[in-house]
Amino acid sequence: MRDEDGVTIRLEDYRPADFQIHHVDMTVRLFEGHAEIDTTLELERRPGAPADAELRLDGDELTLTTLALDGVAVPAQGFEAAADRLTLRGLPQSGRFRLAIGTRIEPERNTKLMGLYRSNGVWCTQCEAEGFRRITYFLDRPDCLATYRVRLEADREAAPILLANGNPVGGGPLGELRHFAEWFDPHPKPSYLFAVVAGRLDAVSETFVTGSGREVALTIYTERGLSERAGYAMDALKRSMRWDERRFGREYDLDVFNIVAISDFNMGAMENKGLNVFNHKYVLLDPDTATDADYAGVETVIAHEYFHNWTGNRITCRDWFQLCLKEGLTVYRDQEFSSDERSRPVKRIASVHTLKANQFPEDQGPLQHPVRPTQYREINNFYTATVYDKGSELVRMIATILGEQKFRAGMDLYFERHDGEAATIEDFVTCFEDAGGIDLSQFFLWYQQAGTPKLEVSQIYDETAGRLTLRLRQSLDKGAAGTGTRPMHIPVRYGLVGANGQDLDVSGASTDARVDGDLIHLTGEEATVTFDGLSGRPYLSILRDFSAPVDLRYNEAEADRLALARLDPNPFGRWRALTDMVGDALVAAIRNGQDAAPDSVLDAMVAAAADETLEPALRAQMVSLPGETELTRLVARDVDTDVIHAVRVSTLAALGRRGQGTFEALRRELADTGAFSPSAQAAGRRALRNTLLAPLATAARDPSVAVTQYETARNMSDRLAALTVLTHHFAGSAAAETALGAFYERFVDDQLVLDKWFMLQASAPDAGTLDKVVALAAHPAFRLANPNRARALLAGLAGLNPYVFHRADGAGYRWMADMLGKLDTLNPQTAARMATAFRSWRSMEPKRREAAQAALSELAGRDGLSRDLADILDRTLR
Ligand code: 0A1
Ligand code: ZN
Repeated sequence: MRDEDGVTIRLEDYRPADFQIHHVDMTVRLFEGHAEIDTTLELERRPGAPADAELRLDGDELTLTTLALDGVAVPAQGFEAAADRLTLRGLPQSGRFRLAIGTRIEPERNTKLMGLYRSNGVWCTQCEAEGFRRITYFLDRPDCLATYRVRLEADREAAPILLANGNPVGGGPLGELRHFAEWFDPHPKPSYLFAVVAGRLDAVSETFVTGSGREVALTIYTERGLSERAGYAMDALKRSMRWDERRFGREYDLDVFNIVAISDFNMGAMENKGLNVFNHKYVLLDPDTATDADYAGVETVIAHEYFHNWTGNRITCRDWFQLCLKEGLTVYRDQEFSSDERSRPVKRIASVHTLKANQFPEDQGPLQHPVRPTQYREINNFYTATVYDKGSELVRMIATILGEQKFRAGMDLYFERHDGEAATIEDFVTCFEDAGGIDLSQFFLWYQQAGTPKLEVSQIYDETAGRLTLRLRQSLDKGAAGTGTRPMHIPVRYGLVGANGQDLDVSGASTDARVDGDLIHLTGEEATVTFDGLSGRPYLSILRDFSAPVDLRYNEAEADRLALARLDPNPFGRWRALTDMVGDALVAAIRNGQDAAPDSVLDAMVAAAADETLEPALRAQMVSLPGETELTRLVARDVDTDVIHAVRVSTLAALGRRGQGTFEALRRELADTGAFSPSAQAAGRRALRNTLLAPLATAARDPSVAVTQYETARNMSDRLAALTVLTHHFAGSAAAETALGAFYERFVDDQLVLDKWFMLQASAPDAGTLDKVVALAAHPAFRLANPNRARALLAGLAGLNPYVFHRADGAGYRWMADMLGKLDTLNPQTAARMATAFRSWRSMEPKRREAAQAALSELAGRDGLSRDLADILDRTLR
C-alpha cells in the first residue's frame, strides 16, 4: 500500500490481509549481546483471497536464521528474505499451516527503542506502532489478531524476572545458569500489543477483586531499589480499575496485571495486554522527588493505560488511520476519571489549557491534520495532540450532544457490538447514532476536516423591549491539510447570568437553530437566539466548559468580563472570562508597545486569588499569567519574543505590586504545616501558594523570599517552585547558582530529579541560557540516547523557552537543528517529535522567520535523515 514515492500510505487503499494468523508460538532466548527468536505462526489463507496471493511479512532490520513450512525447510525458490520483508509463495490453498521463522537481533544496539531493546540492563519491548517487525517477520498491522504463547529463556542472574502478556503458565530452571517462563494470552490481539520484559527488578504486589469476584494479582516492577516509590501508582491503578467498573461497567479480564517502569522509553507508557510498560517518570513518586504535577501525571497515565484494556485492546483499530478510536476515547476516559477523583472544573480548565497550548498551534500550522488522517508517511508522527486531545474533545462533544444516559448506552453498545474486533471511527459513531436515535453524519466532519473552527459571537440588547439577541457564526479556513470547510455541528453551552450572579431561566429562547436547554446546536453557518422579557441586560457566559474545541471570537466588553470573572456561577466561565481578558490585555500591550497589562486586569486577578468561595487550585489557575509560549501563540503574527518576554516580566512584577498585601497574607495562611498529602486539595493549596511566589519576588526585585522557600521546603513542589523562580527570574545570580548547585548535589543519583535540573536551566528566559545549554550538553550526566534527558534539554529550550529558542540572531534555532541531527542518528522517533518545536516559525517576525527557515533547510538537506525526521521537516517547510 506504499505510494509511488515509496512512502505515503493512504486510508483509501485499505484492504484486509490475504492471510490470517490464528496463533503465535514464540520462544525468545536472551543472551548478552544478542537474542534469538523462534516463532511459529499458525496461518490460513483468508476466504476469498486470490489463489496466487503471496504472503508478505513485514520486517525491520531483521536477520532470518531459519524458515520451515509444516516442519520442512522452505527451499530457496519458495521465499525471498530481506531485512524489511519476507515473502513466501506457493502456500497451501486451504486449511491451517505452520510457518516457523527464526530471527536474530541485537537488543543492546537498538537505540531507536522500538522492538526489543535494553534499558539500564533490562530487556524490554515497545511494539506500537510498528516495532514487532523488529523482532520477527509478521503481518504487523492492527487488524491481524492472534493468540500468543510466549516462552522466555535467559540467564537467571541477569534476568530473574521473566514477563510476557497474558497469564503465567509455566517456568523453571534450564541447566545451572539459565531458566525459562511461559505465558499464554487467551485474548486475540494485534502485534503492537505484544510485550516481553526480562531483568533484575524489584516489585510491589497487591490483590484486586473485581466486581464479579475474580481475583487479580497486581504487580508493579521497578529497577532495583526504587519499588518504594510505586505505592501511589498502585493506588491509582486500583482506583482506575474500580472506576471503570462503576462508570463504564468494564471489568479486568486476566489473572494478573503487570506494570514495568523503565528509564529509557520514547513516550509516556504503553498498554500492552496485561503487561504495561511505563516510562518510569509515570510510576515513581515520593514527596521528596516528585511535584504535585508529577502525582497528577502518574494518576492520569496509569489510568489511561489501564483504560486501554477495553478501549484499544479488547476493541482495537482496524488500521492506524483509526488511531483516535483508541486514543481520543481513552484520553476522554482518563480525563473523566481525574474529574471524578479530583475537581471537575480544575481538571477541565487544565485540559483546555493543554489543548490550546499543544493542539491549537498544531491545528493552525503546517503540521495540521484531521483527527482521522487520510494519509501518512511515518505513523509515529501521528501520535499527536490532534489525535489524542482533539480526539478526546470529539468524544466529549458526542457525550454533550447525547446527554449522559444515551452516551453510556452508546458506549455499552460499542463494547457489545465490537468486542474482539478491529474497528473504525464509523463503527464507533454508528453506536451513538443507534443508541441515541440521532443522525451524526454532519458531526462526522469533525473527524475529517482539519483546523480549528472560528466561532464568532455577538449580542444586541434592546433595552426597551427587554430582548437579548445572540448571533453565532462559524467558519473554517482551508489550512495546510487542505481538507474541507463545511459547517460542522458545534454544541455551544451557555448561560445568562443576572447581576446577582444567578443563572437566568433560558427555557423561553426563540431561535432559528436548535436549542436544547443551555445547549445551542450550531449546525449552519449562522444562528440567532433571542431571549425576551428580560428586566436588564444579563452577562453572557458563552462556551461553558469549552463545549466545543473552537477558536472563540467574542468582542466582549471588559466590564462583562470583570463581572463574569467575579460572579459566573459556572467556575469554568469565571476562569474563561478572566483569562481571555488577561490574554487580550497582554497581547494589546505587546502589540502597542506598552509596558504591562493595565491595573484593572491585574486587580481582577488579585481578587480571584483571594476569593474564598473558590477552591485554591482554581484560584491558582486564575492568578497565573499566560507563559511566554502561550503569548507567542496569542500574538500569532510577526512575533518578537524579546517584547513578549519584557511585557510578561513587567506584568508579573506589576501583579506582585498590586497584590502584595493579599499575596503575602495568602502565603502565610497556606504555609506548609503537618504531614505531606498528595491529595488534590493539599496540592491545590501548594499550587496557589507557589503561584504567588514569582509575582512577589519579581515585584521586590529580591530573590530572598524564594531563597527562604528553597531552604525550608519539605517537598519537591515547594522546592522546585522556589528554584524555578530563582533560575528564571534571577538567572546568573549568586542565589540562583547556589540553589542549583545544592539541588544537584542533593539529587545527583536521582535520574528523574536530574531531568528537572536540566530542564529548569534550559527553560530559563535569559541571555546566558544558550551558553549554559551548550555546556550542559557536554555535562557528564547528559545522555542524548535517554529520551527523558534529551527532552529535558532540547524540549526545555525549544518548547518551554521561546525567548532563547527564537533568539533574533538565530543561534537558538541552529543549536536545536544541530542537536536534532545528532539525535536522529540514535532515536529518530524522539528527534522527529522534538522537531515539531519549529512548527510556528512562520508566525515570527521576518528576521527570525528567515533564521528559522535557514536552520530548518540546512537540517532537511542533510543526507541520511530518518523517515521520521524528514517527514516532519518537509511538512514544516512546505
Ligand atoms: N499507545 C500509547 C502511546 C505510545 C505510542 C507509541 C509508542 O512508541 C514508542 C509508545 C507509546 C498510549 O497512548 O499510551
Ligand atoms: Zn493511549
